[in-house]
Amino acid sequence: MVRKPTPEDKFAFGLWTVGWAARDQFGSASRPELDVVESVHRLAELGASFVTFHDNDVIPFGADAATRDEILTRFRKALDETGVKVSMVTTDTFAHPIFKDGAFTSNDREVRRYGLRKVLQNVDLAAEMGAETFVMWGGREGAEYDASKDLFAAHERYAEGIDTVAGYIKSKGYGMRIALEPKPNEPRGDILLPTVGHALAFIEKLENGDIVGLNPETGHEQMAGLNYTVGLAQALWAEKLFHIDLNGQRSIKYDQDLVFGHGDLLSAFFTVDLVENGFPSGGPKYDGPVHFDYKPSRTEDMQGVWASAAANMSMYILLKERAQAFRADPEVQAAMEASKVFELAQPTIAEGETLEDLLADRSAYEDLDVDAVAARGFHFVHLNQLAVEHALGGR
Ligand code: ASC
Ligand code: MN
Ligand code: MN
Ligand code: MN
Repeated sequence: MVRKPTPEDKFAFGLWTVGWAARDQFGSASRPELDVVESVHRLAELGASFVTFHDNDVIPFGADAATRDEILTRFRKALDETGVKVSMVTTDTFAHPIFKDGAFTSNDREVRRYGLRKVLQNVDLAAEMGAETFVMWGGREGAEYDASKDLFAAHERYAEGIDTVAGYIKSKGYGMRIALEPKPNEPRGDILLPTVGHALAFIEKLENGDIVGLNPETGHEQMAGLNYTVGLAQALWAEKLFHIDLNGQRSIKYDQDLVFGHGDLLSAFFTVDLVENGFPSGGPKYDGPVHFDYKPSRTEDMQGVWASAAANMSMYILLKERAQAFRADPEVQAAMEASKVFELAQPTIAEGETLEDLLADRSAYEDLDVDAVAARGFHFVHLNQLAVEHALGGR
């Protein structure tokens, strides 16, 4: 049996995950709508410490002020009763047809001004709820047809929108940070900021980029054929890993949002290894909530919904135990040493050494026995075998 989650695990769930009634492109809902109050209580019982939500997961689109207050009072009561906190808030700028061509990058300026107002209003709610992170997933910011979008202007408007929100957060003195969530496609044919790398480059151009970072989602990087752990690593290196969305995806296809570890299991092992153990040489580490953004499959009834929520946490706990055993194994440490994993942390040009010294060092070039160095093996396969054996509980 897997141990029960504790507050130290910092597990978090989007209310839209367990709350998905499984309406898809080909069929109607297969489950009843779920009350957010019930979700908070159930998630708390299962061991989650945090919930996250889109404005419209809690407050229906267009609700009047009285309805909004009444709903928020009920929601806050559930949080108080359970001790569950809100770690992140995000805005639904994709469901209503007004956003069919995007919110910040719609060709229609009226839509953009409306989208900005909706997001700014939600920033206030996020701050009120005590959220530390404000996620922005621009699912509709994109196109199906290249001729339909001035792609220069689209990036200008995207930057204008994000900078405006970041500037607003600063001017209000909210301690919140924005986390952009890349995705390559779906619902749009092509989405702007399709991968971690694209988003990192975009942030560099922002005026208020100091409080803008990333929220990479496992399946979204994998939909682009990329290695999620490598994406997390570059975001960490850039000190921009503000949040994570964990789930499962099996290869390049539609966004599956499976339970974490139910897609590429070995990749999930290395993701947990990085998040929990950090880089072999130290460096920046992720210390935010362990947030699951998955969808209970359409085949599941309500019992299956709660079982799948628990499965995410069980997978993470199991992989964490396996990853800790992996790093603690002296044989693994020796294999890493033999593979020169630790040598990569040594600067190529030594401290105190100058470029002139390198250019004058005949042993580095003229006198180097290139064939002898080329003949050395790295023994990476042995190291990987040890990792797989640990991942499978074989050691
Ligand atoms: C988000 C987020 C996603 C999408 C998706 C909506 O806020 O992180 O990946 O919205 O879950 O269904
Ligand atoms: Mn997804
Ligand atoms: Mn997500
Ligand atoms: Mn998602």
